[in-house]
Amino acid sequence: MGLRGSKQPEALHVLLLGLDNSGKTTLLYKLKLNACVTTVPTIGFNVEMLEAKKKGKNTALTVWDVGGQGRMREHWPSFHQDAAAVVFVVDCAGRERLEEARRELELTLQSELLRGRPLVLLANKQDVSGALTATDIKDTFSMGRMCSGRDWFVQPCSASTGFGLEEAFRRVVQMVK
Ligand code: G3D
Ligand code: MG
Repeated sequence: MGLRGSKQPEALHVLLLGLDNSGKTTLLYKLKLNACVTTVPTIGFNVEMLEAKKKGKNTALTVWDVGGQGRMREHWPSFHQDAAAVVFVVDCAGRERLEEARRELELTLQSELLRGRPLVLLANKQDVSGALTATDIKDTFSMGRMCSGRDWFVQPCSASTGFGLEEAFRRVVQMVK
């Protein structure tokens, strides 16, 4: 739990959420190629923490795999309270779980501790032919309504190819500052 306690002023805590299989682990691995990253597995939760150094500044990322972790929701507040922004990953090639993803996001955004926090939604797996587009997701999720009172942005990406990832995290930093 070192990162949460470290309180470095330059550290930016980002919650990376999304259903299982949406591409979170792939995305992190891809980001490793562009930044110096050390992972710190946390016992007892399906959580990973890592610290990325970019342009000499530390960016702390808290990664939480929430898929099938319904009972873990009671522990969310302790992770939410430090989050400067939320990145939510959606598998755009998996239409059958889209409604489940939408519900998960809706629940997340209802957290009082995340009130007003910016959201970047990653419309992932754009490399798969027939994948839903960022616009499809925006419409299906009614993003304007779901995200009223906070900044939000839907970024098309592929965790496999890396397309859109840097843009997404640049957007996160912009939104927070
Ligand atoms: P998770 O950590 O959110 O649970 P993972 O998801 O990163 O483990 O990814 C789940 C599966 O989706 C993996 O496939 C991974 O390779 C695939 N995946 C993730 N991102 C992309 C993407 O952008 N494009 C494509 N085509 N596939 C992606 P496997 O087969 O290893 O289970
Ligand atoms: Mg994973």
